[in-house]
Order: sequence, then structure tokens, then C-alpha cells
Amino acid sequence: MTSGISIDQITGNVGAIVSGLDLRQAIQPDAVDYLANALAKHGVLFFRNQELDLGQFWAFTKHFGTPLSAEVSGTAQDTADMVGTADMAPVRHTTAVWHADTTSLARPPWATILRAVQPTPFGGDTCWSSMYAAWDSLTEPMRQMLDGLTAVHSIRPTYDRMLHYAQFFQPDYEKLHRTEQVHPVVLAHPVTGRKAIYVSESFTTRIVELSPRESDAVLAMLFRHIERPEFCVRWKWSANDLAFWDNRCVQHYAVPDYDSPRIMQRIVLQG
Ligand SMILES: O=C(O)CCC(=O)C(=O)O
Ligand SMILES: [Fe+2]
Repeated sequence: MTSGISIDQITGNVGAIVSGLDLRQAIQPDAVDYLANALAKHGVLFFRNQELDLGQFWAFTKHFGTPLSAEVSGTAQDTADMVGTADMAPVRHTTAVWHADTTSLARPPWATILRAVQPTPFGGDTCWSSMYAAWDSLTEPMRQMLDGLTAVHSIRPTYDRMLHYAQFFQPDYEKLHRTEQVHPVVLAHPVTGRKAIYVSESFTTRIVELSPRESDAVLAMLFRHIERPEFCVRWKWSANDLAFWDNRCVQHYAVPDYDSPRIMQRIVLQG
């Protein structure tokens, strides 16, 4: 407990609810450290009843890193994300694949912050899975095989889904960015030192060191493995809920079981 903040873990492996903080107020440095450590440990932190305007949301995120927003910074990297206040309904099938955000970038956003402005009357939950727990539960021979490998992450499968489901495409992306990057299959988290699986069904197309058939089979195994409900938390959104997650140790999946507007504020922090 720091300055009246309490952090309550809600599942065995991922997610905690933070209470005792009004995010409209400036946060003291010791509380920022406390939250940053809790985030690295729990993977996703939930805050309830946070009625923030975009300026307050922006100010909160700046305690933890450099926010990237098309509206505010206009940085090129923002073209990879839907930032600001947006209806998630048109892209709901694109984000219904397990992923860490925009790992097709050389420096993918390390954290994402999402706040519900207008949730759906039913459905539209978001799930997070702990990549620490997924890694820890692999057998030692499997861990030895995977550790040290690298994988290609590509934005193309996301584009294909966008085109298929929403006729939504950002044609300038290809001019601004390489569409592929290589990242380690297993990350050591910089805060906790724990290892975490860093391949996702949404972005990872191939493990570099394996043959194509081996890569397909190993990735299919990992994509299935990380979905196990015991690694996951599922959040039902109320208006003014805020979720803050660490893309280096969790993946997420937005359940697309709704058909009404779902208005969210979203910011990613530069990796
Ligand atoms: O709509 C959601 O709950 C999450 C969508 C998503 O993948 C994201 O915001 O990065
Ligand atoms: Fe995402």
C-alpha cells in the first residue's frame, strides 16, 4: 500500500484492480513507481470510475512514458494504431486475434491504456493472457528449444483482416514503415526479469531459425497454448473503466460479440 492505493490481484496469473486513486490528480513519484512495478508483475491493471477528458488521460499516461497519439503528437508511428477517442466496432474483428500491440514495429509500444467512454450494453469484453504464465508452464525441453530463437512480425495479416472485415486500410503505412520486424521468441522482462512468450497469432508469421513446416507447427502449438483460460483474465467494461497493460508480458483479445458502438479512449506508450 502506497499513499492509500490498494492493488488487488483478481486471477491466479494476470490482472489486478487498483483502487484509491483519482487519475485526474497528479500522481506522486512513489505512487508512479508502485504502479509501474505492479504493472510489470500483474500484466494489466484496472482502474474503475475514472472520468477523464483526453487532456487528463494524456497527463496520466505521461507519468509512465511517451504517449503516441495521432491527435497530439502527429507522429508517424501513430498510423499503426487507432488512437484517441474511437468507436472500436468497425475494427472489432481485427482485434479479435491474440496479440501484443503493433509488434511489426522495430520498437513496439510497451504499454497500452484503454478507457471505456461508452461500453456496449452486452458483450465487448476484453481478455488478457499472461505470457509469463504461458512460458512458465511449458516443459523444460520446449523452453530450451524456443529460448534464443527469433521470429518475423508482420502488419500484413492485420491489413488482410481489416480489408476483409472493415474495408479499412491505411495505405501510407507501407511508405512510412517496414512492414516486418524480427523480435526474440522469448523476452526477458526488463522490470521483473521474468521470461515471457513474445509471438502472437496476429503478427508473427515465422520463426526465422526453423524450416517453414517446423515454424508453422511450433507457432500453431504456441498460439493454442497461450489461450488457456488459466492464463487469462476477462474484463467486462463499465463506463469510465481504464485498463493499463504491458505488451511485453501479456497479450490481449477483444471479444467481438456485439454490434453497437463501443467508444474507447486509447493511448500507446512508445517502446
Ligand atoms: O477493443 C479492445 O478492447 C482492445 C482492442 C485492442 O486490441 C487494442 O486496443 O489494442
Ligand atoms: Fe491491441
